[in-house]
Amino acid sequence: MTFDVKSFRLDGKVALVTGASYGIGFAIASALSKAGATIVFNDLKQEFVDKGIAAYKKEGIAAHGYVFDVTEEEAVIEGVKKIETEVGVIDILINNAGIIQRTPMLETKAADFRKVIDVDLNAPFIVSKAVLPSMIKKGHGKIINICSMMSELGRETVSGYAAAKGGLKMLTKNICSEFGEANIQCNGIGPGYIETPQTAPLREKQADGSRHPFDQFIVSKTPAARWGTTDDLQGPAVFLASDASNFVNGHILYVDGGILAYIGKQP
Ligand code: NAP
Ligand code: GCO
Repeated sequence: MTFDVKSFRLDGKVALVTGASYGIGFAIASALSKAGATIVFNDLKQEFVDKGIAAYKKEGIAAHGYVFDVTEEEAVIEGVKKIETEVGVIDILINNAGIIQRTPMLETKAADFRKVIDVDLNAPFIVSKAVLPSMIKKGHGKIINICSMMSELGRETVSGYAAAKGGLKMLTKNICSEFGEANIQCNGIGPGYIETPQTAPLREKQADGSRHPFDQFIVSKTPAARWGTTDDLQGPAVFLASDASNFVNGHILYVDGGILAYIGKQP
């Protein structure tokens, strides 16, 4: 069969991107829309969903917004049922919703550790479980888990986040293993350090106007010598959501400017 560039298109597909009122989820959803997908997203509050719908509209995207907490299994099941009735069966799931807490481990409360695990690891399990039955019935599906550098590396103050994202890498491989035969591909995207609200504290200008030490550190650790932007994630997401990647399964695609390959610039 000769290669057809249309294999990168998503026409006729319904994509659910969790936590996508802004940030990485919004950028990925916008790209999937430009490739032809119908966009569905959720957030915790109607106010954020409304803001998200307006932001998508500004991009010329008629997105469908739903309010549910990805950690609440009953709410997720209800939300997916509503989406399937009102929009259509979900062909593409992007498990994007996530939180982080940056505190030294000895100062991290067990409840806070559990909260990060709940949103960043338990929720992708819950949402995947809710969408898989219809994907199996339909005979195809794509699940993309938004992993992290912390799926491979640790760093001080992010014990819950690293544990969750490491687990999310293995959940990705497990969904691949269990559902590959149903023509469902489950892969991960591991963004490097991306300019979003989540990393804003790491890029804050210092009182003397100098760059945040962590900002300088990350730029020295990145061969591309810059922070990533959400645009950098759009092409990889369309690829993994499309038929062009039907034989790519259980893979974590790192979109990190080369951080994982690089020892870091000599000070
Ligand atoms: P962000 O700006 O903090 O956005 C996170 C989104 O998730 C928000 O819309 C948030 O909604 C939503 N969310 C959080 N908890 C939720 C819940 N329980 N139910 C539903 N929605 C929920 O984060 P981001 O930087 O765009 O990151 C998105 C994903 O990429 C996360 O999984 C993050 O771990 C991962 N990631 C980020 C980077 C980076 O450098 N930024 C790098 C690697 C991986 P609210 O606004 O209502 O809280
Ligand atoms: C941090 C950052 C990172 C990024 C991302 C890197 O505090 O180290 O927030 O964790 O969010 O996960 O891939």
